[in-house]
Amino acid sequence: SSDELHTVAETLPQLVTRVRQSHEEIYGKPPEFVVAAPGRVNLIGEHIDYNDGFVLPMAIERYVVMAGSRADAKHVQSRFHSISMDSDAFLATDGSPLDLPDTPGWACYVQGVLAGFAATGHPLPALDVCFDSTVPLGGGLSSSAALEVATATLLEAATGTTLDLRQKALLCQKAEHDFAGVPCGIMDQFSSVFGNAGELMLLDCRSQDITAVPFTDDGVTLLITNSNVKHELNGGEYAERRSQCDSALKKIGKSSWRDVCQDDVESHRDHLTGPEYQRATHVVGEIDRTTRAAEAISAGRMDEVGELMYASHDSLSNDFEVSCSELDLLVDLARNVGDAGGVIGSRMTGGGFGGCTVTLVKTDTAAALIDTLVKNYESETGVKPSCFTSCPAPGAHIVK
Ligand code: GAF
Repeated sequence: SSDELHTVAETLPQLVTRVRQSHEEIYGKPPEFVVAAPGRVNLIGEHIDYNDGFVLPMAIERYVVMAGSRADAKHVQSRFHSISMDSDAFLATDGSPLDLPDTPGWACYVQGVLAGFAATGHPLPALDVCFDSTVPLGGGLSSSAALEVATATLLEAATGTTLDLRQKALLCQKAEHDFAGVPCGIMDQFSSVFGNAGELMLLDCRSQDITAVPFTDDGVTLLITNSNVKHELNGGEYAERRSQCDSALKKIGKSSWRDVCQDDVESHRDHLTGPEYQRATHVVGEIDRTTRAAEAISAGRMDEVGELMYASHDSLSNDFEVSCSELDLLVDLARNVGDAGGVIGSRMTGGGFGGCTVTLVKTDTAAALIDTLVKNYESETGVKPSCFTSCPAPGAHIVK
């Protein structure tokens, strides 16, 4: 049945209880503070957060939960323990580089946030921390931003500090740039910090202003389908896309993509490389599609939202070239079910090259759609996808 196909995760209270218990088992004392930070899904506006564009994400009901307490006074390092990966990172309280062997890959995100927090001038005590996550790892749902934002929230709790929310999101983005080497935009960290139940957020990535776009369950379900593939490319594709966008903008002679229209792209076509022309076409089109989608949702014009989602996917696949056959297949399967089967729209979400699609579907046909996606995707690829639905979730917070 589709109930079995639908991937069920622990609820936030269940995750909190388990992480609290682990803290007690590992450190022999209850945690003093527990925090949660969500992953995100982006409805539309892809690869334009670093191009002064608009994005329309929401935080999802999948979280990193961290439990911490002050370490014994003789300790000069903090210990972070990942429950599901059964690995530890011992980190200087100010995040200063530790060239220790066996430091797990996830430690760079924590370390980057420790360093950014220390730079704000708040001295940090050594901490005993453990954490776990229901955000699928490497699935394009911001598992790393959730880890960064959870760490920043834990440090706020541990020091009794409240950072300005923008400052907090930007500190986490900087951690990703400087410690993970990914020149990401602001969408993921802003989503995890600013999420609100019942709302998508239209984020203007130029001004960093947020406009709430109400999105409540009025017969429409947001379905996330994880292709469960992650193409191991050489890792430089994201940075390469960014620099192609930057060089295209320079050749077009504008300082912001917000001042560029498709006519400008066409009139500079001879000066652009093939990829620069394609990237520019995506950026200009996607900025327009995202503002139109936000308006259409607010006005309840869901058919238009669906058309914009398909157009976004096609542009990411053909012009921005960040999709892959598995994501294209999931979108095509949803598109084939179409209106008649209650599907409103579907597209890849996040950075691409694997990961997830986001689909809007009429609630009463969601189970049938899941069934179709799982069966056909598995028979064509040999891989089982995972499907789950989410309402917009609240952003990072201290758990009482
Ligand atoms: C990744 C990045 F981290 C975001 O900033 C954004 O660029 C996204 O890819 C693509 O829209 O998640």
